[in-house]
Amino acid sequence: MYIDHIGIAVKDLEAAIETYEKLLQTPCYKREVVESQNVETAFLQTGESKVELLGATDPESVINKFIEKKGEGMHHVAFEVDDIQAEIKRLKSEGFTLLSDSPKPGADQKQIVFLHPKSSNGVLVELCQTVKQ
Ligand code: CMX
Repeated sequence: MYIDHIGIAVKDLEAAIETYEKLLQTPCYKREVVESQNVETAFLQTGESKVELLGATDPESVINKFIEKKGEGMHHVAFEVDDIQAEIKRLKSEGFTLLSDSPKPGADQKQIVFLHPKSSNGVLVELCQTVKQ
């Protein structure tokens, strides 16, 4: 398991891309709308990890709700795993609260599942597994 990316909730995706391109001195290499999550994502590579900027595409998006409550900022940490089904089973048996029993399609060719932040010391944790093409 290793950190694949961190997700940052932003109000204005275009402005945030400019900011992070300046900060990391690297261009955004991919943008993708994830319909099922009501988000638009923008990725920047930094070393072996990525920064995922997250903008809401719908007023009901969890990103809007998060920003209304906490303001812009760190939204989640994503750990890449080899076998997401096995990790779901393992973490459930360890007492973690999974937000779904099965992985769903996420951005960047991944299957994803979340742990409730109350399970992991106030941090929303995403598990992701890259889907082999
Ligand atoms: N990080 C840390 N804490 C968070 C949080 C986050 N991202 N989002 C919500 N919380 C906190 C809330 O502040 C609340 O805390 P308190 O009880 O202390 O007030 C608690 O978690 C529960 O909040 P809630 O109001 O009951 O639930 P929400 O409706 O805010 O939903 C969550 C929270 C995590 C269940 C929801 O955001 C979710 O289902 N997330 C998974 C999907 C997702 O985040 N998708 C976007 C990213 C997609 C992608 O990367 O492709």
